[in-house]
Amino acid sequence: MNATADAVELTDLHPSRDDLLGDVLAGLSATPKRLPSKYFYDRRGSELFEEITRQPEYYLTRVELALIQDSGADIARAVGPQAHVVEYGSGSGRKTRLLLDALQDPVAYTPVEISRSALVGSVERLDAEFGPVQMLPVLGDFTQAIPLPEPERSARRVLVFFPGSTLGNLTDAEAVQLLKAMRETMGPDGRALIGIDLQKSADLIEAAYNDAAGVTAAFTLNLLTRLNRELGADFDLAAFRHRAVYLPGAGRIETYIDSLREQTVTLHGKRFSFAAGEAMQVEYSHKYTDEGFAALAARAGLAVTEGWSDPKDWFGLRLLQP
Ligand code: AVJ
Repeated sequence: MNATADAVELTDLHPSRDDLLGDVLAGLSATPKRLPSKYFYDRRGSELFEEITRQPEYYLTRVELALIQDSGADIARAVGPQAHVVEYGSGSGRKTRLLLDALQDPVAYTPVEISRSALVGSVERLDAEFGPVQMLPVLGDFTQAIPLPEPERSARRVLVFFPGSTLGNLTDAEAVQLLKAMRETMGPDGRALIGIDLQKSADLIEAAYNDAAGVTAAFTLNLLTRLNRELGADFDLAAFRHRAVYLPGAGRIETYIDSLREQTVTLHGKRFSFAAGEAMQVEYSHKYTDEGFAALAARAGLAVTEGWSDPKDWFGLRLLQP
């Protein structure tokens, strides 16, 4: 299915309202209740995420941007010329710009993004800036296998770019599945450049996911606003609260939406009861060790061949190949 967004052809694999409804009904019926974090990213959610990246406590984006900038020449050497860059969850395109700038003669760019507004906006800006790079966007959920659009100029290799430690939102089993799909997408001579948040003190991590300005709380609760609007649910926004806790043993921060009182929510003609204090799990964000990440990649048949980290070892970029 193709729709035209200005001059750029867009492959539309956007999840339907039925996917959202099915996933939400299943999650609310589970014990404990949970909602998938990929549904955070509607228009408002993507805006709020961009605002999170500008909060002083949210070190991830700042550190990774500096890392891409500082390691650009090394990355370009390791990747080689004329790559087709495929980015999972492109967001605003700030990191992409740095990568495309660093690479030698990239042939094409395929962002795979679940938010239509974020996808169209970033592609329009990048298209204007990187004339020779063909824009081949895909609107969709990158956890599914992606049919790769064929560039007009043939590429020497596919580079999958997956920054932001977004891999960390998946369970280990899901991450291995995604890395396997990535290996298929990139082919035997492909490479993947993956951003991973590294394990560090719980205080630093918890501050990043509980910012003082309350932007992360607004981001989390926007999911309920979305369900009210798109599925006709009746969540009372004042009766739920955001909470994020780091579990050092599991190496992940978990975000919950807590019910502040006993209450009932109606969605699609079904009633869901919440106890006072009941926690609904909405996001995992894994923090890795080098050994843990290499082991995860190995389960998907991928080897870590090079890596770059900031001087404090807060965040890492890792280059993978089959
Ligand atoms: C978009 C996956 C990079 O897990 O850090 C930020 C999302 N959630 N604050 C992350 C998020 C709460 C973010 N990623």
